[in-house]
Amino acid sequence: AAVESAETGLDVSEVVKDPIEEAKKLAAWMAVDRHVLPKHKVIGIGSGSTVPYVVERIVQQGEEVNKGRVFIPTGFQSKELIVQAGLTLAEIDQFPNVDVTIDGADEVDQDLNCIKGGGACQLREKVLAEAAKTFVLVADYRKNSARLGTNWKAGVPIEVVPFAYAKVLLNLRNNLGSKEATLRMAKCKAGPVVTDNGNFVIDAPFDFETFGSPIQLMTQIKMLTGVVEVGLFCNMAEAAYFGNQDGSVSVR
Ligand code: ABF
Repeated sequence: AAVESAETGLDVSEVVKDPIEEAKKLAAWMAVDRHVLPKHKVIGIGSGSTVPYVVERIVQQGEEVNKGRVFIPTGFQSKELIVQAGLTLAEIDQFPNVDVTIDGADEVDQDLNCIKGGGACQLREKVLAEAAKTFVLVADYRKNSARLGTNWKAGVPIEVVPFAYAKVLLNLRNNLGSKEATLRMAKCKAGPVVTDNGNFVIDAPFDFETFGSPIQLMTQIKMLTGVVEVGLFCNMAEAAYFGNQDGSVSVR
């Protein structure tokens, strides 16, 4: 896909001074300006630290347009964001046809394949991405890669049912070559991270060059019994916006 560099047209002086936060905000605002249109009534809100700027920009579109919309979260954090912004919360089972979903990413390649799930929300994020007519990624420049696995070294987040985690870990290590695959533990180390769906997360680093393409790797992981979802999103995003340090946004 062609990479275009665009001036944002946004007033950078209004943006917070931390360069990474500034980059996230610029990407999020531009994506909202281009993809969240007045005709869009069902909007998916992703997770992570870039998404609050998405919500901020949507709120700036005004009460008039937002009172006719519903917002579907990908997890606890985005649910809180929606509620605190005074927007109308809804569930995907009420509105399975989503107009547009905007979400962050851990790493995005030149074909708009991405790794997601650093925040352990990959299952709900993928449901909302797939349900949306338009799925858009927003991130800062650190997430912009030619190839997956270049900058994001933590591995592919894989949601597994607790009963199967040890077997899946062995499968990943012995059959798929992810020797460093590990069960993600809570920061306090008292136990595993548990997702919004009551499952565990395995982080599995891969040498992407040994697989034909990210989608081939994703398919092999999904075939393992006990795997619920894989944090590899292939052929899903229509566009990705990366905020840069110089105040520009790269659009892919
Ligand atoms: C979610 O939040 C995840 O899929 C991804 O792990 C993370 C990106 O967060 P941030 O915007 O903080 O980089 O979108």
